[in-house]
This record gives sequence, structure tokens and C-alpha cells, in this order.
Amino acid sequence: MLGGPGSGKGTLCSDLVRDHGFVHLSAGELLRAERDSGSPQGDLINSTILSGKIVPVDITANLLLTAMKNLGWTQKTFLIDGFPRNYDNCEGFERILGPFVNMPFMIFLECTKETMIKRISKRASESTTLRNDDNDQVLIKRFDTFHAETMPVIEKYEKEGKVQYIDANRSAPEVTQTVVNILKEHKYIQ
Ligand code: UP5
Ligand code: MG
Repeated sequence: MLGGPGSGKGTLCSDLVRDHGFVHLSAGELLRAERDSGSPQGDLINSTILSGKIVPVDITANLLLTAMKNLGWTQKTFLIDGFPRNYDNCEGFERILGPFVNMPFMIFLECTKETMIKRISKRASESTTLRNDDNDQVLIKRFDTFHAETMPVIEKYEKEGKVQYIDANRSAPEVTQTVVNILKEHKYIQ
């Protein structure tokens, strides 16, 4: 699942896990958990997140690989949320996860910047556990990185015929239903 900050990746994945038993792996959540665990990589992860940049792929891909192994991966279909998000990530995806993981397609949540800003502002004002990147200064950088580095990834997978475009400006149930229909077509849901 890819999409800009606040496009609804996490919300969509939670709905699909609740209703259809997939396993959700958010690359951002894994990075935040690694940072908060006291890992030696914690400072690098935190400074990268605060600059709105993208963490070196060896860190992220290995966190995903370990999480999949720990969850008993051979039996599961995983929803990978927020990865790969630049060309470096794509190379590492192939090198580190490629031998084990088949990625049949990418769901791209297309959303206007205005909607994404509104959603993140609302989340920041309501959340009891505020993310340290949910503020205006970092958000500008997250949008810059999304346009400069993640959009080319979408274009790369588009050329391979692997992108499913979803209008993510709609309500969460509408977005989820559209994706459920796609997953049914591909036989990931009966
Ligand atoms: N909401 C959601 N859908 C809605 C809908 N359809 N209608 C109305 N409201 C909706 O949603 C955001 C908010 O909007 C929520 O309050 C929700 O209720 C509401 P959410 O589902 O959380 O959106 P999401 O797309 O997951 O937004 P998020 O902020 O998590 O996206 P980012 O891509 O910015 O964050 P992520 O955690 O993926 O990455 C954070 C940082 O980690 C990156 O900037 C980067 O520095 C680093 N990172 C890497 O370096 N490498 C990686 O591989 C991944 C992350
Ligand atoms: Mg998220």
C-alpha cells in the first residue's frame, strides 16, 4: 500500500485485517518500534523521520523480513504499508525480501494534499500518542519526499502493470470496499 502522508494506508489495512484476516505490516510502525526499543539504529531512524527522509533500506527491509518470519510467514498474506517508497527501497526489496516474497500488485491511495493535511491535523489534535513527525515543519518535508521519491516508485510499478489506483478522498468504508473488490478479483478474498 502506498499513498501520501494521511492518505489512509493504516486505516485501510486495519479494516482489511479486521474483516478478512490479513496481516498488516506498517514499515513506519516497525521503524518507530525499533527506534523506541533502544536499538543502536534508533538515533539514525529518528533523525531520518524528523527530516521527512527515508531510512536506509537495509534497516527497513530487515525489520519487515524479521516480522514476517516471526509471524509464521509461509501461511500468511501480508499487507505491506508504506514500503517501498524510493528507488533505494525497491533495490533492497528485491535483494532482501525478493527471495522469499511475491508482491503481486500495489494499491496506490490517491488523495489530494488538502485532504491529507486535514486528516493529519485532525489525528494530531485528537491523538493521545502524538507522532513526533505530525507537525507542520516535518509534514512539509514528508510531502516533498513523497513527490520527489515515492511517485517515481509508483511510475516504475505502473510500467510493470502492477498498480491499482484508488480514489482515497472518499470515506474509509468506501475506500475499503473498493479494495475488497480488487482483492476478490485477484482471489485474495473469497
Ligand atoms: N482517515 C484515514 N482514512 C480516512 C478516510 N477515508 N476518510 C476520513 N478520514 C480518514 O490516516 C490518517 C488519519 O486520517 C487518521 O486519523 C484516520 O483516522 C484518518 P492513516 O490511515 O493513519 O493514514 P496513513 O496513510 O497511514 O498516514 P501516515 O501518516 O501513517 O503516512 P506516512 O506515509 O506519512 O507515515 P509512515 O508511518 O508510513 O512513515 C513515517 C516516516 O517513517 C516516513 O516519513 C519516513 O521518514 C519513515 N519511513 C521510512 O523511512 N521508510 C519506510 O519504508 C517507511 C517509513
Ligand atoms: Mg500509517
